[in-house]
Amino acid sequence: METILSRDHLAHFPAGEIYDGKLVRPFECPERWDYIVDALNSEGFLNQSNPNDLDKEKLLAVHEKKYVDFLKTCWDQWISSGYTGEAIPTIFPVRGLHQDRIPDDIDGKLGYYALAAETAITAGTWQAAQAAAAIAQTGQQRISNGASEIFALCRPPGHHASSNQFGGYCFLNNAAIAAQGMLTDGATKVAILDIDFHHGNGTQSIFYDRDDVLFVSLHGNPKDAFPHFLGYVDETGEGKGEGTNLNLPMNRGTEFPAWVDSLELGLKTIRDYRPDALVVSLGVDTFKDDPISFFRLTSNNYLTIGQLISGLKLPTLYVMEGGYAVEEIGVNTVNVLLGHINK
Ligand code: Q9C
Ligand code: ZN
Repeated sequence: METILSRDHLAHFPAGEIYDGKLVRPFECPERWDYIVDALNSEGFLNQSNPNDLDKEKLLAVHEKKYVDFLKTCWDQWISSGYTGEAIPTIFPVRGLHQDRIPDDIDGKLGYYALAAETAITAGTWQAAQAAAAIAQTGQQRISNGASEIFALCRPPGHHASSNQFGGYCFLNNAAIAAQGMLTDGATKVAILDIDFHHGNGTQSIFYDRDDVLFVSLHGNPKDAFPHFLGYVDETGEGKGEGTNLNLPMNRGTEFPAWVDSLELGLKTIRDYRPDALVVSLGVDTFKDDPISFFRLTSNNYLTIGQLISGLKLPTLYVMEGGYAVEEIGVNTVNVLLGHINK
């Protein structure tokens, strides 16, 4: 299996995340990438390539132009406003406030385009986000050209980013860009399986009213888990997209037998949909020792997950999402890929 990766992820390394009433070192940190590459190397996944340049037109098929322009210019506007720290949103267009007036001031703009307050924008954020999107897109091009499986080692992750919002460590929705690219490049139907611990709110919202993308997500019950305000079972799609969104939330302490029951249901739904290709939003924050999540999967379980996904016999693009037990992130991620190719 070929991996697409880039050192440009290093440009995004915020010093602070709001957590526990403090600015802490972000859970989503650059070493995550190193642990994954080390595990790829030690398991013989030596076919590693850099991405092609991002196709801007395909980016704009998923994200609003105004939002992309905001991401591009946010840091410069933050600095020219006289700030010296990292750009963190502090006010949001919540209930009772205008939803549709975009402020000029950077504090207003940040809040307008933010989903949450933990994610900082820094000098290199746009460069890294663009590189991650290019990685997913290059993986997609390989699949569209006939590859059967590709690993897109994206960092920063993407599944919380909607067409016009960042947050949850995400800026551009890498998996959505890949799925949309598959359609543009000839697929009729694509399925996205999101196995990150957190609900893929961004991906869901991007495809919610469409019937050419099936979105299936396994995640911590939003009553108790980020992103808190989306990811319930009664969200089944709307309009033409009715019936093409499946949320499988699970409660605190969920272990592999129950988790895999949800996976089997998700896989059956994907089979019945008969897609031309599959995008997997691969987060390993379902691991028992993940510091911000509450499922109990073990390292061996990830081998089984890869095996079960490969049973779909679909061209499959794995897109890296979350996973914050940093020392185990490499083994857990690469176990999915090993499971996939060993069948
Ligand atoms: N108490 C991804 O995995 N903070 N994003 C949660 C928990 C945000 C996770 C705080 C977590 C975002 C891609
Ligand atoms: Zn996650």
